[in-house]
Amino acid sequence: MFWQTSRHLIDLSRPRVMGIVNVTPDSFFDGGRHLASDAARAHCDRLVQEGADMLDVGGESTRPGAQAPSVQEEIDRVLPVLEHACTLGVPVSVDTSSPALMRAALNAQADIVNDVRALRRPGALEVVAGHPSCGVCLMHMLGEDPATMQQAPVYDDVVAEVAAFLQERMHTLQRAGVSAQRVVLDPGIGFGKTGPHNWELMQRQAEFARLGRPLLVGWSRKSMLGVLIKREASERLPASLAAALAAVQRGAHIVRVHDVAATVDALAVWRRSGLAP
Ligand code: 9MG
Repeated sequence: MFWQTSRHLIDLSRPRVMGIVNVTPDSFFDGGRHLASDAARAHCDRLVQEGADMLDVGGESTRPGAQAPSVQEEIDRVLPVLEHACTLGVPVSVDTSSPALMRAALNAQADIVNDVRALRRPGALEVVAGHPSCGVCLMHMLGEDPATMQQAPVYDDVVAEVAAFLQERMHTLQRAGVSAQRVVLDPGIGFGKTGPHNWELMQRQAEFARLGRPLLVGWSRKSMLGVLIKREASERLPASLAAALAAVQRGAHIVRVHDVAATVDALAVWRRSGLAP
């Protein structure tokens, strides 16, 4: 399976690692560390050296309770870093729901729009549909506001409802002229889900294969891992690696991670072990 993006046709016949570059003062794990543009650029360089297949650059923390930046603040944070990331030879995605930042990033050669709100903000769909070839990751979130998404989320069947949402968003994009080859789907681990919902999404992840598009998943350092093993975000590397391996074993094509070098190593052993399908 392939993912069509602006500058790269990404071969997903083996699992790919998307390295996270958070350019926010309040991110849940590396908050503040890469706020300065120079440090963020160096972080991009490091992730590529460690073997990242693609980079995801974002400036809005989606941690519940985090304060949303203004559109201009988000652009000012992200764009200089993204411009540098686009020189490194790997596909670059912009993690945003803001149509203005999507447009600026695509003009700066970004390859992919990664939107945790699945292009539901007014104008977002039009930006992607107006581009001839950028890739897009459509993620499921219950509601559209990270500040309230964790207030007693309820599903009858979380897998069926998340899949129906993703299918509807994909069809909406197709009606707007975006071909399926440009789309990757993401169940949105931790976005409006309880712990049991997230684990059910993992256990039944193979059911998303019927949607016919590659799956991207992000478990890295997230709180449901911390609840399980009773550890803070900084101590969740082994749990994150186990989650990434379990996800690819169940068919995930791309894992979105903080710890690129460790994930690349873990995937190399997984592939060599013969477990890979
Ligand atoms: C921005 N962001 C945070 N977590 C994410 C996840 O699980 N998937 C995607 N696509 N983006 C995410």
